[in-house]
Amino acid sequence: MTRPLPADMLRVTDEVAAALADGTPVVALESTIISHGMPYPQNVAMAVEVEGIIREHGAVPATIAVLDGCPKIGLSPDDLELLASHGDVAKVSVRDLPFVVARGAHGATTVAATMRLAALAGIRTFVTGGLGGVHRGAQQTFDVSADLTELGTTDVAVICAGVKSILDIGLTLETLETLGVPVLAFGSDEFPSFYSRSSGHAAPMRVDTAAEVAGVMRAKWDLGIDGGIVIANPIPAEDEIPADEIGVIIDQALADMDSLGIHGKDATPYLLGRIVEITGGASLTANIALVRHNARLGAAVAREYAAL
Ligand code: PSU
Ligand code: MN
Repeated sequence: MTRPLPADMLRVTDEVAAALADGTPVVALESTIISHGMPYPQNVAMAVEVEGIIREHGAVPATIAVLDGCPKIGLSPDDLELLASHGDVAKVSVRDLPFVVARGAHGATTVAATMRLAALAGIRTFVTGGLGGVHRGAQQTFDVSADLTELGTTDVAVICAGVKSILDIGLTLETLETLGVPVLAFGSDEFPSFYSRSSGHAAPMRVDTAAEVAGVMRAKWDLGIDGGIVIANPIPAEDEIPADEIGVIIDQALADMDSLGIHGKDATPYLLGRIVEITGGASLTANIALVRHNARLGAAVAREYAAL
């Protein structure tokens, strides 16, 4: 079912296209984290800063979004500002891509949609904050993020800080196992839970260097095992919010969400915003710190993979 991509379907910046052509490492970045994951103006400051960190560490950043219906690989500072501040930017997962493209609308891509567009452009390394997963209560709601199904099929390594306990971490790890997705914890025996270094769940696999991550990428795809890889990079100790502290806050945010009847694609953005409110901004500080940390690792992984 794969057909050649129409030449004008993706807009790749000259810088990213040149890097891809000559083997310079490229790191993809998502845009839902900008439009729906953090408040303005911290969101645009984070987006600009993270691109800078990736450059400082020897890779070319490619933030991905849909603007005026065109999937763009690599964005300008004006594009980032628009995504951060415009009132009408849809949250775009894979199922939303065709609709937003056909309508000529703006869309901020989730992990799933960013993976798909990155793979179309030939980018194999992607940095973000947190993955979507199996929501708590999914036994009733069936709310399982398309990030997981995308990880089961699309060849991109995703560097993240693990999975927040707004989700059911255990069921998320089980689902990733079913989908054949290697889950590597970086420098840890425990799978991290975004704000916290611990989660109570053992890491399925542990790696300690970027070169080891690149080796797993190479081995997986050489073996013809399609799909992504999760690299869970624990938040630095000095930035973490201990699991017991954030746990109560997450429970409060989930209760508030239920009483407002919020669900589906609005769940994650609501919960992130509510946690920022309840923590008086401390969760946002932690969130930004972990994205910076992931950007450094992601650039190193892209360099090691490009060197293979
Ligand atoms: N987790 C975060 N920040 C985010 C998201 C998740 O800590 O911004 C975003 C990502 O874009 C992720 C998406 O892909 O939420 C998952 O949404 P859903 O559960 O609706 O698939
Ligand atoms: Mn969902």
